[in-house]
Amino acid sequence: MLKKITTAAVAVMLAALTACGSGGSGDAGSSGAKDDGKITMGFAQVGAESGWRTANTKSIQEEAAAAGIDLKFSDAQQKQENQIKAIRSYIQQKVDIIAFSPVVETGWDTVLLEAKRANIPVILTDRAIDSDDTTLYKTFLGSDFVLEGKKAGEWLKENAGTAKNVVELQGTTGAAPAIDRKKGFEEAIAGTDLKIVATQTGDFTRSGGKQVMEAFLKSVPQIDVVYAHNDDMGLGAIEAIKAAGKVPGKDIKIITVDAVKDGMTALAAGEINYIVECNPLLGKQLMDLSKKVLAGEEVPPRVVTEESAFTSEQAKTELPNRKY
Ligand code: GYE
Repeated sequence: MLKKITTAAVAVMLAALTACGSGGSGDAGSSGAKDDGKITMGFAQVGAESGWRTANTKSIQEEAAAAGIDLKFSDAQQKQENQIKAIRSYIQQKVDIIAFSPVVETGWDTVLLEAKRANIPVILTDRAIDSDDTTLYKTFLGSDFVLEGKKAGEWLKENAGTAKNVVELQGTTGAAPAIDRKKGFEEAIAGTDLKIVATQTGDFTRSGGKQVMEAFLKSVPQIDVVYAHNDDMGLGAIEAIKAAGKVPGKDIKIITVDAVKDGMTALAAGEINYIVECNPLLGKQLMDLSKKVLAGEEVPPRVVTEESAFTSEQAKTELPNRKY
């Protein structure tokens, strides 16, 4: 008897599941759009940790509106658990597509498998994940962070003079840009007299960069160079260096990544010596890719953003043209 009920119950459950599946948003016509014809995107943002992030959020919101895409936006305050919750809620709401910038590289397989089972395509933007299962997302749109780190290291190699001791302000622990920018930089300075004598995370924030730099200035006897994984941490370090009675850009060389307005202003003023650009304006490309994915068109598995790098002189000419 018990067995019979169980079998029947399973059959009912299966039928319900199948019905759910065919009513899911992923199957709603070849355009992927819901009945009203409008695409709904769930976007799980990392947070609001930096000038780069603010520009990135603005670009996504503006370009979604311009593309007629209904955007559900969440800010995870740099916490993976919050991003996972947001993604689960987008799955529940049956959005047409999910895009997100993973705060760290690992730990995404379970939730992305849930999205896949619900037939909701996922696009990674800005940061990548570390997973063997490449079927969990359609494409990854973002920068080559190893190359950015390399550019920073190459410039230092050419312009080090007598400088030897580098302190590194790392981005968020476990985040793709922190891992890769470190890797690229280390590769570039390998075999030279330059050495990373201290390294710690400043979590990509200005206050984090300031705090870590204050501690370094107390504990590291000779600091010649600061390599900060983003402008904001570099700007925080500048405050700490000034407070310690030293001249940023002269007594201590500073190299950062991003090239947002505040960073470029400090570069033009000579307080930062070199900035490697990382473009936050990913909104337009993200919306175009989303439309293609939902129309069933092929998209490349990796879309890399074009970027440059600036010296102090170049910053002076470039600054008036900066959009972020
Ligand atoms: O460089 C930093 C931000 O993931 C590329 O995150 C992004 C990085 C960016 O907080 O400023």
